[in-house]
Amino acid sequence: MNEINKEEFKKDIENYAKVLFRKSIKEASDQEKFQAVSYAVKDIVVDQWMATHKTYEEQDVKTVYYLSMEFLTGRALGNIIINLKGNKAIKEAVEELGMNLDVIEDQEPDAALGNGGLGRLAACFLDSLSTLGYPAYGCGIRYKYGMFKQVIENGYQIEKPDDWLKNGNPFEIKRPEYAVEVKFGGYVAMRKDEFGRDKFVQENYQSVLAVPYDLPVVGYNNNVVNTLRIWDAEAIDTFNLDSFDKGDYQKAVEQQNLARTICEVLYPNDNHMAGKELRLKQQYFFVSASVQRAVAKYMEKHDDIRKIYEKVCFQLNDTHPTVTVSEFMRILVDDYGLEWDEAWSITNKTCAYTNHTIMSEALEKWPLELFSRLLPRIYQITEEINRRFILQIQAAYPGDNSKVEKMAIIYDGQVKMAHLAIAASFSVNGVAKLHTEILKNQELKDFYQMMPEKFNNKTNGITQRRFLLHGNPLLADWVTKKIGDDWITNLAHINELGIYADDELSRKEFMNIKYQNKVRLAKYIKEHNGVEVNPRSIFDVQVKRLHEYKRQLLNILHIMYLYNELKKNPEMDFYPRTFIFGAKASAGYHRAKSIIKLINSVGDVINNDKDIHDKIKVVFIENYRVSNAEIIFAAADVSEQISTASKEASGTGNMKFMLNGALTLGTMDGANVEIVDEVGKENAFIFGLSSDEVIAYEQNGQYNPRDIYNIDSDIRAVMTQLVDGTYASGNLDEFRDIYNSLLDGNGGRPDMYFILKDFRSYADAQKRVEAAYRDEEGWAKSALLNVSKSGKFTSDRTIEEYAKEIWHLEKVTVEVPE
Ligand code: 26W
Repeated sequence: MNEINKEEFKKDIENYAKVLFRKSIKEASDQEKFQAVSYAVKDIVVDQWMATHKTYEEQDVKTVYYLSMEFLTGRALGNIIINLKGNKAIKEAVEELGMNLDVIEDQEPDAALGNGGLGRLAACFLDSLSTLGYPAYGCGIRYKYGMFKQVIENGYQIEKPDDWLKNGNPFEIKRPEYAVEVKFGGYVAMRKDEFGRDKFVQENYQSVLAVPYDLPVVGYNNNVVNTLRIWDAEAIDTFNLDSFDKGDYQKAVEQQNLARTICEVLYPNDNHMAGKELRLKQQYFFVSASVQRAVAKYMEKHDDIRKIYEKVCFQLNDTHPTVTVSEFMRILVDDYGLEWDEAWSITNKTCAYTNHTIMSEALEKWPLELFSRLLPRIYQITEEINRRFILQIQAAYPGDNSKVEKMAIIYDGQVKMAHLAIAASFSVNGVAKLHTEILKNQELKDFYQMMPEKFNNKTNGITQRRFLLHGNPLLADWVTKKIGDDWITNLAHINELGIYADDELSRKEFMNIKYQNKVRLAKYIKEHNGVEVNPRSIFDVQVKRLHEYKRQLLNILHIMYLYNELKKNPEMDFYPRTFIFGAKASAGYHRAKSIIKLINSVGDVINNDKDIHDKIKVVFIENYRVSNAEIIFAAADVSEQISTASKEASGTGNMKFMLNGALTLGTMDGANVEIVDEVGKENAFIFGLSSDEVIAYEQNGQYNPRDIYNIDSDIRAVMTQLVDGTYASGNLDEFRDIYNSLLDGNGGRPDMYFILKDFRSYADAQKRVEAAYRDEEGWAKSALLNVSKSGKFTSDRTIEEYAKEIWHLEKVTVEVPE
């Protein structure tokens, strides 16, 4: 990689301040400084970006198109600087110009084009693809407003729009030359093509122009820059209307409205299908644009569309982009005139699907009426796929109609997107071992029995470059001092840290770094929450989306219980604890919002109770997002991964905590199982029902939380406090719904997520945490071992597996001309 020339770089920054803002650096605001520095960094990136694409073209590489409604990339500048290995030169340049790089980085808004796990996974995957030198495009939507900003007012979550583009995005490049048209509505007619053959055409439709914006995805120290291509919608010029429609004022206005709404906002639902028409429009919009462009790009250099699967793979990030299947079929059949069977076989060799959840409310099913009205030609094609798939099912299971009922793509007036994705893909993967087993043996059992060869596991991973190198510079430097810097691109090497777990001095150094990171977080909390927390206390952290299955409620009920114990016995031996939460609730998810209110209310009471001498603090960090996550992971002692077993497909926060030396307090769920495999049960705190036990209770209906309520007076006390005003200042009904959900059900089964059932076992595990923490040496050893055993959980490992076993990509090396 070419060295960064500091003096040139400084000139570049000054020049950007001048041309962008007609200011000197001294006159520029912090935001303007950020822009100027970013443009200067982009200058370096663009050379590598161009060189990468030149190499791709020359070598005619196979490319994966990672299709995803979400890319939760967070801030770009700091990450790009790190991956350019430009940290030293750029930091010096910035400082010599009288600026501070941390302050500059803090000016950048997070690109929050995602909800949580699935979106952040996509971002980690892109980082790994570039770092490993695999040709890839991320394909998504350029939402004008990303994930809402969470403000806590009076303990309640308020959503504010995330206007992340208001100052412009210095890293994006608009590519109008690649714009394509995407059509909605109208009807399908049979017409003759120029050779007199029958051809299906969509008529009287509304269309928008999909315009791509490219963002660079910089690999670590290797000159490789892939592209995250996000699509924006613009109105089609009126003169582009069908000649038939020319001068149709009504239609022109409607099309403008369509263009304005499609990319307006990210749906903030995580694991919940809302069934909104606009969401299906978003899906088809970005899928159609991405697939059209991928096909056109392929055909620029090749003449046989039949071989496209040799150069292109579409990876579907959950079912959200599943219309890819029918859109690709449409292009092959309608535009390229292929026979159905041939088109289907090509589609089957090109598409692969990842499942990220078994929560039934997250499964995407579209009403036929909506689907066929919005996408008439896509609907016809989907119907034909379904017709043929049913024949295939019937051939495999003659006379067994239950198989058709369970597996059909179109059934009961709905299009089932997961069924379409499975039928059309050559690969179906889960995201952790346990999750894949549950898919094979429970949720997708019938599909697995019919097509076992498609199913495989790809355990998730995270990028150590953002979550250790960038997020925890103290620990990163220490690790490098101990074992060299190979871990940055080969996390398996972090294993070499293991020997230092037995070295007293190393343990001290390590715990001192944890302490400094806790001081950094304490300062953040003081600034943002006005709460004083003790960095010598145990930092016990649960940060993730708010969902009942993730059981933030179990955590807070346990805190209420601990508080009761302390009140009963103020002299009891109690190691000071700081409980830290961060979570956004979907705007319409009322119970989740009440749980946020409960956490804040409990915090208000406990934090202000002089009697307990600051032994417990409860902090809710507002607006949890990628940028503050980096600070939080670095400071955690205890990682709360307490989902009801079987419900969390993988989890990826669990891995970020482990990499930063926190111990897992968790259930045997998702990737926790594999974390425990790596560190050993003695270096984690495992509790609760197993996934088999949960599934058995769900099937036999033998669990009644009242039984526990009746016999356990501590639990009863805590439950009563939900409705007796202890935490609700005057409003006895504030938490009534939570109370009812646990004891009566309120819509679902009582205590659907087995909170009371797992309470005692969780409280015991928490006791073990406390005892373990008192043993300083032992804790330091376990924490260090966690770091040293985190090698498996890099997204580099995950991407190597996808690349070798699913995508069949070759690595590329890129030289940048001097
Ligand atoms: C249609 C609404 C909707 C929106 C988002 C349904 C489902 C989703 C996502 C699949 C939810 C999600 O983010 N799932 C998470 O994916 C992570 C990455 O694989 C896993 O680590 C988490 O366990 C899983 O909950």
